[in-house]
Amino acid sequence: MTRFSFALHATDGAARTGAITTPRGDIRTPAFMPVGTAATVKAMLPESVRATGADILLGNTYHLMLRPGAERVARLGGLHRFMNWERPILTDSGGFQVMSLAELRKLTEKGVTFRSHIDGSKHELTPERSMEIQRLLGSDIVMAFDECPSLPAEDARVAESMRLSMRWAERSREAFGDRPGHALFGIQQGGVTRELREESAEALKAIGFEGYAIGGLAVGEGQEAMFGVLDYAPGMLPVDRPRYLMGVGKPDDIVGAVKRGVDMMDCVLPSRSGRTGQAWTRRGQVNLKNARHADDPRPLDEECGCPACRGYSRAYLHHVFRAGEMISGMLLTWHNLHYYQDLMAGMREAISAGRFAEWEAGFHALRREGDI
Ligand code: PRF
Ligand code: ZN
Repeated sequence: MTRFSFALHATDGAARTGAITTPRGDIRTPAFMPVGTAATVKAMLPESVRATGADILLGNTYHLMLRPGAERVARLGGLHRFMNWERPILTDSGGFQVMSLAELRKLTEKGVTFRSHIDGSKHELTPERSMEIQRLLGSDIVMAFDECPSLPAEDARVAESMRLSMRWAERSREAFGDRPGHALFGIQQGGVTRELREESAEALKAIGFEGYAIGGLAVGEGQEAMFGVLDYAPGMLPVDRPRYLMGVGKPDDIVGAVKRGVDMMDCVLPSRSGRTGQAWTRRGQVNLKNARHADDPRPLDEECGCPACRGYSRAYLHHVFRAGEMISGMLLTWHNLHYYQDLMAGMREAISAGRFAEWEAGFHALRREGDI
């Protein structure tokens, strides 16, 4: 049986390219993972998501435990079968989503109790229950159960939260057990404080994980502070394991993270903004709501090979958005995911060729500030 493994193929400065091998297929790194929170990448068929170049999707413990329920998904054959995506799935562990979405949250050493944002029903998540839910879903890459304060926050508060997450990481490892072909990733916390990031990395390495995430960033600190942490945080993690930056980000955040040694990322941005009329292109952001597109026969991006750019004009994309037609979200999500995957492929190629710096200069040179 194929085991879970990670191989580095090339490095260029701190940037790395390689591949994660799993029984459900390989993941080329640096990898961008589209978000499929509720067992769907909104507005996309799974085969279309694959056609954009995605090797892996992200799913959410929090949403799926509330609806339709982890035990139900397990009875129906697991998440891959349920949503018709046979390739790898990474699931987030729930704590972060409880803190941002749920109501009446109560945090203790044991875990967190909360009320559902959907129907107000009462639930509990602990490291043990999170591992059980992610096993029931059939997740290939399981995330340790953690907690993260939004920034700015007092150092003492960040330290206390990080240490709780490290105790939960140990309980997650214990509860996960030995599951060949499946991986458990630890999550580094510690805010923007180097000593806390170091303490967290040491705690995680002592426990031992198949991969290591950098959590607690993109939570209000801004890009400069995030890059400041990414200048040292990846280097604190084992060189031979994948490094995953959680919940990041805009294209320039992603490029800056890869440059600093990150291998995996996820973000709702390309899919969510597709549904609000926002497109991301190599020249910058395009807001298709804008009236100046109403008579524009040009495609969204001349050089893009996606269905939205091959078959339709900006005028059409503007029209269907204004008319509230469903195809608007479908086409723009497709384009945005295609653009993000092209970006990753471009970086993988540049790192392999030892030309990341030139590639990055080209990336920034083409972009314009504001709506284009
Ligand atoms: N922890 C978990 N999920 C996350 C984060 C985290 O810190 C973030 C922070 N950007 C996004 N998603 N478990
Ligand atoms: Zn396109």
